[in-house]
Amino acid sequence: MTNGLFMQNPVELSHFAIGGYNIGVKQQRSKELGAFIMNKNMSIVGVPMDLGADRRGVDMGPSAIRYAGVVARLEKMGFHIEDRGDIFVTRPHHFTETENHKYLDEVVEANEKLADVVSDIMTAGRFPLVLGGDHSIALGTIAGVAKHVKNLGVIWFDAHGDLNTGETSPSGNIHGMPLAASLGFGHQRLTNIGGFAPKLKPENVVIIGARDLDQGERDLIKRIGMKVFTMHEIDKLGMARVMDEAIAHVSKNTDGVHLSLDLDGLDPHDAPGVGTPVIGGISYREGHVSLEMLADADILCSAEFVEVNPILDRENMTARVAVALMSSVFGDKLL
Ligand SMILES: [Mn+2]
Repeated sequence: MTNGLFMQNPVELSHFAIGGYNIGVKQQRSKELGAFIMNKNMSIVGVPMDLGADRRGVDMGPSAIRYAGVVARLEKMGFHIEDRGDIFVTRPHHFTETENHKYLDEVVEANEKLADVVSDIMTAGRFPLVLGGDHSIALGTIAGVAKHVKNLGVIWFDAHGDLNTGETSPSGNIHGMPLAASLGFGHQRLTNIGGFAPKLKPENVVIIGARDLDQGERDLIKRIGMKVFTMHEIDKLGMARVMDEAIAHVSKNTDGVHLSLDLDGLDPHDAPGVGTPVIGGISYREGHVSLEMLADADILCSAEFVEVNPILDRENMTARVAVALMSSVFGDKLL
């Protein structure tokens, strides 16, 4: 831990109530953490990356989200926004692959830069909001945040697990590996971004919305005992109950929670502009209620919204959905 902001005077929140449910779980969190988002100082950074997805288009995600009005929307909510522009991502002339990792050098290079920028934002006492770009950029975001938050929790909204390694990945696409690498599994150049590993403990992470898991990912989930709310649990329990449990889980032994939201977690009907759509996903309203509950819980220290692909979108709908979801997670209310 390099920042004394966290860990001071943890306050005990017993009988934490949200959304009409009483979880009754005793929770510990840093008193300063809530103040961190409450100071309303936020820095945006874009990562025009598509090399982790081996597909053209998702590198235009940060532009699409900016065109959808992210800065104006958050400023209207009272945030003081600093837009740090985009991280430079090398455009390779040729396809490269290293031990079943496509474009490993370029993905590592951009994520090292992103980790530095995110860490710098947190040093300045600001909230980092990262715009993707494919999901490989979570490697850099989490590396930057984890330098400042000793026990980092993560909520990973996704249709997929992103828990592959070079050994298990059917495609070699690094955007299917960032959660595994952040947990310390996979290629050393991915696990070691930011110069340390692992960034996360499995017990501090939840996946929400999964419906397309590879066999290697299922095996890893069982081996490390990670909490996953698939669409099965969301259908059976309802999103409000799932979020109650997810929030209790990730805030139990952590000092702050990172939200990594892949737009493909939503149903392609509501978010068609993603690289790897999977039918049967989280509805637009379920997305909003889950993020409104997350806002009420006041546990976030950082967030990223990834995999917006304008090429596959309809009239920038997916970027507009991303901005609407951001307004919910940062505290906008209907009434
Ligand atoms: Mn993903």
